[in-house]
Amino acid sequence: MKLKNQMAALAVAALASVAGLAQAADLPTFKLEMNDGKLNPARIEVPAGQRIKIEVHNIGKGAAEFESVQLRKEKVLAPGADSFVVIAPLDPGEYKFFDDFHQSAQGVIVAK
Ligand SMILES: [Cu+2]
Repeated sequence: MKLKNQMAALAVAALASVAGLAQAADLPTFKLEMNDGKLNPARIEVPAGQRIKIEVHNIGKGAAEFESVQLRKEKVLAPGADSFVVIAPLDPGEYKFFDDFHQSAQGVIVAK
């Protein structure tokens, strides 16, 4: 009986961790292209109150850096590199980001 309970507990734990992985893969995901000082799109609308993922693609010829002081995120991308940032649940509002290597490239994440 005891062994059975332990097996059941293990099975529940295994299921819970699989569910956790599935959740991470299923985050609402938004694409951002950085291209030598151009951001596409420069305005990203996301749902408030849940974790989100931003996939960042540097399609430019030079390095780029996705940076947000408000969100405390920084990600350097070599030319041609793809990466992502996961952002914790946001309160509704606007959060600025920019390309730290091309500071005229200013964008905003709008959480609704
Ligand atoms: Cu920086």
